[in-house]
Amino acid sequence: MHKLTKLNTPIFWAEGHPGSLKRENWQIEVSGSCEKPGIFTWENLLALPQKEVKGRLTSVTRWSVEGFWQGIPLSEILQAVAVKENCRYIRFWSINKIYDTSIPIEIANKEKSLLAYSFDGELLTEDYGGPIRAFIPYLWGYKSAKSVVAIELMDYYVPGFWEKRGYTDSGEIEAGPCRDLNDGGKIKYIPDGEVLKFN
Ligand SMILES: Nc1nc2c(c(=O)[nH]1)N[C@H]1C(S)=C(S)[C@@H](COP(=O)(O)O)O[C@H]1N2
Ligand SMILES: [Mo]
Repeated sequence: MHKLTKLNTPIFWAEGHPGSLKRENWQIEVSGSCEKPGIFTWENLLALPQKEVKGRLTSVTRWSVEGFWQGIPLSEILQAVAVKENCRYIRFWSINKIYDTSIPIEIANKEKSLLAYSFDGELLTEDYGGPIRAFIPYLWGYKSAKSVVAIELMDYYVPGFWEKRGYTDSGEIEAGPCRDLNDGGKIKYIPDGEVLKFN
């Protein structure tokens, strides 16, 4: 059983579960506001610098799960494609291109923003956005698009799947009660902003 399943992490696929996905021939197309758009194959992705960060995925439905997420810093992708100066948002597209969401480039460039493929040393399964997903611990979980197939570098903002349905465009984490999945789902209190620890 996956570590995330053991922690009772909910599995969200608003557009429908994609079924089984192949890691080896996975690729991510990067397009838009950059000098070197192109396709990153799985090998291309693994040739970039990798990183492991401790962080929380925190849902607007008020649960949070912490662990070590491993992947490629989004800043490395932005650097590899030579992002243009007028680029302001990075837009993720999930498998089947029904689910999308965008984050400001400043947040993509933060140290813990990753394209992540593992949690606590276990590769992410399709349930949790494998082979590779966005991990953006600074914002509500709906910004962490799962099973990413494309990244669009945008000069302007467009609301994504959940943003069009009423979730905030900024995705800023708001204070309030939250279930800590690492502590049996106990309800604790979180302040505004990235959830670093519970009170
Ligand atoms: N493609 C896709 N990505 C998605 C979602 C989704 O429904 N589809 N849900 C988002 C929401 S609201 C949250 S909180 C997290 C949950 O991640 P998990 O399903 O791995 O627990 O994924 C985000 N990424
Ligand atoms: Mo969520």
